[in-house]
Amino acid sequence: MSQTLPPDTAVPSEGGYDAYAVQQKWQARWAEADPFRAGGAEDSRPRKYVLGMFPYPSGDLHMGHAENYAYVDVVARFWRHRGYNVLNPIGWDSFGLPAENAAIQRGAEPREWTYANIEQHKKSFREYGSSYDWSRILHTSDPEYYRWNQWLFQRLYERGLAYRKDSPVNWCPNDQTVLANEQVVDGHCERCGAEVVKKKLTQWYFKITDYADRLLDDLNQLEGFWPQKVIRMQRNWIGRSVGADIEFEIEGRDERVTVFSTRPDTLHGATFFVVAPDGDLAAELAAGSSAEVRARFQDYLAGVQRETDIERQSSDRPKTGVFLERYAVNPVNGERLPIWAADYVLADYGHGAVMAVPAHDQRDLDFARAFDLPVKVVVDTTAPITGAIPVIELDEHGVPIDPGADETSLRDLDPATTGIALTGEGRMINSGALDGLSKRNAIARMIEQLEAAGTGRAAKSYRLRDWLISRQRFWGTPIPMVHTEDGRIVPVPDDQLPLTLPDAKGLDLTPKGTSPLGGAEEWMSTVDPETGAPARRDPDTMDTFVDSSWYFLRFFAPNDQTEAFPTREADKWAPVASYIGGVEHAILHLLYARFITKVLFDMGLIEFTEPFSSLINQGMVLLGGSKMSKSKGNLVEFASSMVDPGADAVRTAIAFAGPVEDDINWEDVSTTGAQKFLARAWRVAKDVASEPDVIWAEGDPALRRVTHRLLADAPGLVEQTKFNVVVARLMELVNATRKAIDTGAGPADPAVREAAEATAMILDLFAPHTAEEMWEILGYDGFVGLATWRNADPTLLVEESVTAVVQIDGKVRATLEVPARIDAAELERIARSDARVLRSLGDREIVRAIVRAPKVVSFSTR
Ligand code: ANZ
Repeated sequence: MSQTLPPDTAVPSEGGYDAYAVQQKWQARWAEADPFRAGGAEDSRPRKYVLGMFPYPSGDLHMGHAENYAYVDVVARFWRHRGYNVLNPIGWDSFGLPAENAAIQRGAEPREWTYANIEQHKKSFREYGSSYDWSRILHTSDPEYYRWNQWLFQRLYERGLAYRKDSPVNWCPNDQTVLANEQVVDGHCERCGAEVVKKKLTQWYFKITDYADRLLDDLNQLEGFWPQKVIRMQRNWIGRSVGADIEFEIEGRDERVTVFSTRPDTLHGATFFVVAPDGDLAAELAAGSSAEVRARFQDYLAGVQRETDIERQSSDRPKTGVFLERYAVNPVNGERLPIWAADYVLADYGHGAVMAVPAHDQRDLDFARAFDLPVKVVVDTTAPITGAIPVIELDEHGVPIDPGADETSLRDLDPATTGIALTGEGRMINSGALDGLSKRNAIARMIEQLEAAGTGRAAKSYRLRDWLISRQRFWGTPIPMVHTEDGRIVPVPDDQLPLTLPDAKGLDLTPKGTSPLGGAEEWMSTVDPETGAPARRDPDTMDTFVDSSWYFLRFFAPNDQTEAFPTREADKWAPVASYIGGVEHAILHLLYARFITKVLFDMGLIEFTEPFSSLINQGMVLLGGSKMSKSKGNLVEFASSMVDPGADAVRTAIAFAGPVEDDINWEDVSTTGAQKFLARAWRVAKDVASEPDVIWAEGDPALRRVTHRLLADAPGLVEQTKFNVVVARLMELVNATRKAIDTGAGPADPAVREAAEATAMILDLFAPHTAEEMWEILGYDGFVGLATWRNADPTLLVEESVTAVVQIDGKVRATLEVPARIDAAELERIARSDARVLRSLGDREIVRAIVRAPKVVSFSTR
């Protein structure tokens, strides 16, 4: 797909401005001079690391990328203009399924297909005018990169953070691979949309749950710097619950069973016991029951295995379950609790079993009502609670109003009749020694009791699961482990890394449930690194989220073959000051990157615990109401847009379309408007009829004020990501300059030059080619992209003032110098406190004030 036009194609030029020619000219100059390389040790400027989430090379860039990378470039260029040494690198997240699937469809090798796409992306980024440090490129599918994934895996393994376990996993029957919980959206495969099923497999995991508390607590540091929504999503994903683990005897079973409960205070109200049908315990309990129960249970289980977790937890479906004819024993009162298997209890949360307290838990109540099980109230929610802050209302004399007795009685609220569980605060009843306590105190007391009796303890539970990282696909990082004949698992030593992928030629890549690498016989057979005895390689590859969990560190020295990243450079550059990308990465990628950062911190390799100091999420680009995507067939071609309307017009139109975080309707994006604006800006520069050495102070003050107000406001606006406002203000400045040239001070006035230069400097954020062209026309040699913005002259920021008159009973008594934009309330306040006004008022009282800001205040007195 070529983006260069045949020589005789007419390119639209707007108002004599040949945007495409200008674009090509500056791209050639940038390619030659490479001006956006980050400065090295000799560079004394302060540093900023600006990073866009790196792209996945499936096909060419599209308008979603155009938006993201336009904003990345605004931020990177901005900090250069503010005098910073900016690191703004680009790389490719080039392993992964889509590349492999596309390669299978086209009968090509994943490698060839991937690298051809990367070349196209590189070309497109150059055509877009992105200001990258091109000396630091990385591709995660290069052995030079993925060797360090393998190194990282070994370090996690040494620390007990990488392990293998056999457990039910999410399985995509279409892609024929396992998926992390994060990759299952509403029960469907995030990538292909197929319904995900559970399958029992032995897989590699990273123990992210060891870091759950830190991942949660450190979110506080990001408050105000990351979008609130993302912080909330991360908190929910980690999902910490605080409560107790409680042990129950099971009749006819030696070992006790533990349940997790957030409400140990309600233990006396437990009336039955529920286990997850798909857990090991349910199968074991059913096995010890009658043949009839076993059959009913097997039937039920078969149905449950087809359900998604979402369906299982939804509150609006009728509750289902099977009584296993077994009993648990309540540790506090010895009561026998019938054990049921029911799908609303999940196998992989808590311990996969619950004590059911129907009076105080809605799910348990729904179940109890469906199967006619007893409901026992143990919290009187009508009783006032000590410890809660009492709200005492006072009457007009300051005397407390007697709230009177609460008319509602507990009998009216009986959950068995109302169907509504009592989940609120109250006082314990029917609970022996706990009676009369509030919920909070009862929880603490119950935990003490359980601990003393050795039947329970305080516990936390998390929604977060360990990160399943093995994938049964070819195009990923081989797992650097060897399986010996006597069943040991031995790491491939560091000095034998990278363990490279075999040639895909001759391998059957079509998904069939086991890794295609298993078919590479020569590759699979190896030796035990410890004994030299014959051994087999691990045929799985790593989830590509491993690749992206630390790539931001690799940019410090992407070609270094001695270490993953240099700690010294990380100290200088990291963490990333501005990370920019889509909100679709709000959970998985960001959580994994935060986790690996903390592990590397614990290893003493970096000195920070959070990778991204601030995060900018851009909205989506929509066309016809839905997200622009190849699969929906509603793409606006990136390649042709670079020719017409051209890179600058696309970037400017996107930035102008609205706030960064809002979705953009492509129908509302006016690239024509942007083209016209850029042509106007360029023409202003052409019309300037003075030399660079003019004396600014001699310029027209009205135009200078517009220029300096923008110089003063632009930095704050960019930092608040109000890019659309900056474009609007640039338009205002260009219009004011045009007016000054045509009907005001004239083209030779120093203020006109000053305005045109400021325009070029700030326009560089959005339309760098046009800005460079203007800068050259204005007589400068260097790149405007490297020029430091001028400071605003404070004397030009003082607001224009007007004279207001103050009348008292029709006579002018005072005049006031006030800002032209003063509002009525402020003007009245100033008038009322003016010494001359007070003097002429004497002891007369003002009964009426009429204010016409900014010119007149008129008081009537009595
Ligand atoms: C008894 C109880 C009484 C509970 C009560 C709640 C209210 P969160 O807050 O989401 O962490 N539970 C425990 N393991 C479960 C599983 N594997 N599947 C489904 N539910 C499970 O929820 C914790 C509560 O969810 C636990 O506290 C338990 O019910 C239930 F008035 O125990 B509770």
